[in-house]
Amino acid sequence: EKVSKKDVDYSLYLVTDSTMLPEGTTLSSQVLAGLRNGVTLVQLREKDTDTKTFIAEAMEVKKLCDQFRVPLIINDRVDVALAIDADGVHVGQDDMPIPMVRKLLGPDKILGWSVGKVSEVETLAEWGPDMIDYIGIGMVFPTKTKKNPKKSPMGPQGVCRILDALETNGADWCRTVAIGGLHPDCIERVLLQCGSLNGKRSIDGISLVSDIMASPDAARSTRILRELILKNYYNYVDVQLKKSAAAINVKSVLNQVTKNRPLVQHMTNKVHQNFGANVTLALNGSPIMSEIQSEARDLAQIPNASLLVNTGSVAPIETVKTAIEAYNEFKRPIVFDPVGYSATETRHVLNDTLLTYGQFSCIKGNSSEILSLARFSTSKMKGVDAGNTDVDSSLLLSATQTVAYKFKTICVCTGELDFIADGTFGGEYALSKGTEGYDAKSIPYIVVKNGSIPIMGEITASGCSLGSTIACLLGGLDTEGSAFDAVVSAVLLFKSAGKLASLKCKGSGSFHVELIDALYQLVRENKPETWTAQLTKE
Ligand code: 3NM
Ligand code: MG
Repeated sequence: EKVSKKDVDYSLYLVTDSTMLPEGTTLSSQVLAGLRNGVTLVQLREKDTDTKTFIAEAMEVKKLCDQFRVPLIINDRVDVALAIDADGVHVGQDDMPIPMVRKLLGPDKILGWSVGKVSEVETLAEWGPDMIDYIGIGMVFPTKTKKNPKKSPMGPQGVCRILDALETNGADWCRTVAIGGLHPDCIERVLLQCGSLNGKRSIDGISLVSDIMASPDAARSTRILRELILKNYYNYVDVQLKKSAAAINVKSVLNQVTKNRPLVQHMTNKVHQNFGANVTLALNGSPIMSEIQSEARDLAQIPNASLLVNTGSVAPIETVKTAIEAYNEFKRPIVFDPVGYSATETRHVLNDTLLTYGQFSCIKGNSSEILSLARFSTSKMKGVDAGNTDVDSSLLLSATQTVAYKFKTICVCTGELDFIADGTFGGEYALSKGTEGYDAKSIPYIVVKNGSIPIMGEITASGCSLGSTIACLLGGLDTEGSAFDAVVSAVLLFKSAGKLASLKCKGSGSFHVELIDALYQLVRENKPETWTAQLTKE
């Protein structure tokens, strides 16, 4: 007997394509390998096949699916779906209008729709629960499978916008899968990141073509995908992620850094390079300002390496991408500093693109940058320096938590008060269920109070060097060390050193020098209880 459409398991949804079959395999053999190893739903999608052959294939694939009680969906061809009594149809934006498809199919068949825009979700919500059963959200990443895509990659954050639209439009019946360029190297972070802001839903599954259809060992490929989906945990750094802001041990963080002497790779702007290198040395770290694509993987494999990506000026984008992927692969920390995030459209797009390339341990920005990343503010920044000093602190806290939550990262928003929120959820994810009770507003945070240090704004690269400090302390952790402790410690240390230097300097020139001296001294004394910057729960 048939699976009721309410009970469909969307978790691993295979879409076929006979044009990419490796030698020695057939459409049926690949589908069968998928079914045997954990595919939960199949769509027959054959763009260049005549009707007669398509029907023959559909009947054959249906036989296989029936053996596993896995529903079969037909792409585009409502007539074929009805003719062979398939379980449903999937259509795109340029295919037969949805109300017509539903009318032909009747109420019990599964109807899926390709969705990439919020306006499409609004339409779907207006139709109500009897029309669409699920949507394929995409494309997430670039794909070679779709020959002439009319859309561009939306990244996990684009998927989140669609999930948010489903929530705000009350379309709670609609199930979701993500599609486009999904492979084992990115699936965990897609599963971790793709959830609605209210914490109520995450995607119901992963949909893909080439990772199984083009695989010379489709059985093994499917098993790998299945394991990642069931794992529910993405340890993207080999240090500890935690879900609470309790008991920050600064002393221990600094001891680990001094022992481990982290290699801090900087991909940063020209203005920051020399100062960032000297700051890193003062912290007992070892700076390398490499922007060479071919050595990024080698550097990422060095014990205690970490990467700072500062987008004030950017190395060739492929170089940065390679580095981000390598540090994720070898589970080393990455700090992302979106300099001037919304100062210009170019920077906005560039930063958004870089943010789709990996999972970041920490995103650090000034208030304008964090407000923009949280999509709280549309006002353009003046230049790339910190602005918005008059912004209400509850708004800044909320933006910090929102960015942390969206990117499942530790977010630092700098200013007179520094806000630090931990949205890592310990690396845990679950299909469908969202973050179970937690929304952006309820994730743990800490506020650092040190009073303003106006002279910080009179030298170049002070904010960028906080990025160096965070990357150095994260990189210096033992595997038992806590990422959140490292980030908070970096902010406390850097702000305290700034205060100390500001009291000793004669002007902005000597402030530069005094700041490095102060960092050098505070690290070697390691007495955080005497520092000016302290935690406060505002
Ligand atoms: N639909 P692969 S992307 C069939 O964005 C399809 O709606 C997409 O193939 C959409 O897993 C896509 O090989 C192709 O990248 C996905
Ligand atoms: Mg179509």
